[in-house]
Amino acid sequence: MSRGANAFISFPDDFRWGAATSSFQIEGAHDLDGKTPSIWDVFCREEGRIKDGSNGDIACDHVRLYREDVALMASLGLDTYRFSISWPRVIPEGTGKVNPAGLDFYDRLIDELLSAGITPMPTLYHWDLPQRLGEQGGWLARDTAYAFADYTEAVVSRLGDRIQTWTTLNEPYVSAILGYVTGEHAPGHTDRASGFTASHHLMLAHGLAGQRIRDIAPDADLAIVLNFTPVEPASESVADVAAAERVHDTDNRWYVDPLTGRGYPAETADHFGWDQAEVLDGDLDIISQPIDVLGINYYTRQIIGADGQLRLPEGTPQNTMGWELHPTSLGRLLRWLTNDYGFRRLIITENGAPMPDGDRHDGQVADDDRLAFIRDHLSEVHSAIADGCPVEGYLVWSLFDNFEWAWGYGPTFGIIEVDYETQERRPKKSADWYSAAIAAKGFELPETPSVYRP
Ligand code: IFM
Repeated sequence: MSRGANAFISFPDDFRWGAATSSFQIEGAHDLDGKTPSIWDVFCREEGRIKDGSNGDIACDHVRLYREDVALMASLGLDTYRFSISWPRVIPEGTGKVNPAGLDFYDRLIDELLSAGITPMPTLYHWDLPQRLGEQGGWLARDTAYAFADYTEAVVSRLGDRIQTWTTLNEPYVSAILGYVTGEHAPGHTDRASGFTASHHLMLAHGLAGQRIRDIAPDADLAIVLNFTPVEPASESVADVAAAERVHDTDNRWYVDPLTGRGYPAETADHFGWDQAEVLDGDLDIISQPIDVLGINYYTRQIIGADGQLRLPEGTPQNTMGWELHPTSLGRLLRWLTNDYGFRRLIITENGAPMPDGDRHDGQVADDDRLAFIRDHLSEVHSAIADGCPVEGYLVWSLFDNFEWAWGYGPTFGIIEVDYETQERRPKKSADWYSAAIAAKGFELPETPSVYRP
C-alpha cells in the first residue's frame, strides 16, 4: 500500500512536543534529605515481586543529574516535560510535616526547566504512595484521599507560581487494579472488591485535590491522566461482545465516566456485586468537577474473547512486553473521547514502546522500530486533529530508559539510552528523529507504512 510520495504532515504551531517520566522510575536518591520509603521501595524488597530483583534506589540518578538531564531535553528541542512529584519526599510521614528539602528539589528542577524554555508539567501522584500511608490501609482507606489533598496543597502552595497545568493522578486504573486486584504492583493485594474501593478513593483524591488546586492556583489548568486500552471483541458472537463490553467498562469507562458526571458503569458494578458502599453522598460531585485538560496514556488495544481474556492473533506485531502495536486504535480513542464525552482539550501524556534495542550504528541504538511507532502514532494524532479532536500535544514515554515497575530495568521505553553503570545518557535514533520533527513541526510520512499498520 502506498500513500504517495513522502507527504509531509504539519502540526499546529502551538502543538506541544515533549516527553514524560515519573519520580520512582528515574529519581533514585531513595533516602536522601529526609525522604522515607514509598510502597514501591518496600514492594521491591519483597522476594519475587520484580522480575530482575531490582529497585529504584538509584534508577537514573536524576535527583543528582537533573541539570544535565534538562540540558539534554533542551538539546532535543522538547517544549514540555512531564514528571511526577514524590509524595514521601515532600511529606515523609504521608500526613503532617512538610519536608522543605524534598520540595527544594522540585523547586530547582522547575527553575532549571523554565530557564531552558521547557514547560514543566508535574503529576502529583504516579504510584509512589508513602509507605506510612500504605501501613494505614493505602488506597483502601478513605483518609488517604484527604491526605492527598493536604499534600497537594503543600506542593501547589510552594510551586504553583510557576506551573500552568497541575495533574492530579497518573492512571488510577493501574494503581487500583494492578495494586489491589492482580497484585502485580505495590502493595500487591489480590482481591477484586479491594479494586473497587481503591478506585473510588483514588477518584475522590483527584476531586479533593482538584478543589485545593482551584483555590490556591485559580489560573492554573486542572488535569488528570487516564490510561485507555480500547477493546474489541474477538468475534461478533454475543458472548465475545458482552465480555468485551465488560472489559471496556472496567478498564476505560470506570474512570472517565465518573469524571464526566456519569457515575460508575452501573451494569458492570452490579455484575461484580459492587454495592458502592464507599461512595458517600457528594463524592460523585467532587469527582466530576470540571477539569481543563484530559491527559491520555495510550499503548495498545485489547481483543477480548468470551472468557474476558486477551486473544492476540498469531503473528500480531508486539513490543518486548507482549503488547500489540496498533496505532489506529489511538485515533479511534481520540474520536471517542471527543465525540462521546465532548472533551475540549486533550493531550497525549504517554505513548511509546519497549523495543529490543539491539541494533547499533556508530555506537547509537538504531531503534527504527520505536521511531516508526512514534511516527505512526503521531500521524494518527494528526488525522484525529484534522477530524476535529482537540489534541494539544504529544509527550513520548519515555525520555529515558528507566525502572519499568514489576519488569525492572529489562524493558527499554526510552528515546534516550541510560547506561546504569556509568549513568551516561545516549540519545537513540528515535530521539534524533523526534528532535527533527519538533524543529520542523511535522515530518515526512514514509512511502510504505510500517508493517504493523492495518
Ligand atoms: O512505565 C509506565 C508508566 O509509569 C505509566 N504508564 C505506562 C508506562 C509503561 O508501562
